Amino acid sequence: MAGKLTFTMIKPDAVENNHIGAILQKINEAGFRIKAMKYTRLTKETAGQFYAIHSERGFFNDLVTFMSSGPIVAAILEKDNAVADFRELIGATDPTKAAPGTIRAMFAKSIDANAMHGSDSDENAEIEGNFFFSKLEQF
Ligand code: IDP
Ligand code: MG
Repeated sequence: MAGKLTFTMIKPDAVENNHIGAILQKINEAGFRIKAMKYTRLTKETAGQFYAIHSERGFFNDLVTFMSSGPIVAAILEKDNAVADFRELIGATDPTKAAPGTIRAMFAKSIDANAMHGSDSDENAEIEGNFFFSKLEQF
């Protein structure tokens, strides 16, 4: 059964371009509630740990460098069918292929600096949420 929680990050490009407010508004308007939220920054080491699943991909070093290049907003979000509905809200990885009105279509500049992360499964949503937040920070 699909779960109620997903994990997201507003990536360094979207933070740098002052899109935090507009993106949070879209998230709320799409019916997600914020269960935990943090303005923080990854180091190369913690970005590498977070994206370890991609360590064999050719873009891994660029991804780690980009994700540690500036602050991010990490959050746990709640909604029925959260993972799939949030992936639909953010759109395709490559913003040139993202559907109109999706967050990546509106705010992303390229396939690497693509504004937003969204978990791809209930299992990864739990792992990724716990990477950033203790249980005491999840309301
Ligand atoms: P997703 O974020 O849509 O789930 P993934 O395939 O899980 O996409 O890739 C993780 C992140 O790695 C992407 O969001 C993007 O920032 C980066 N990435 C993915 N594919 C490429 C690529 O071909 N070139 C550069 N960066 C990429
Ligand atoms: Mg992914």
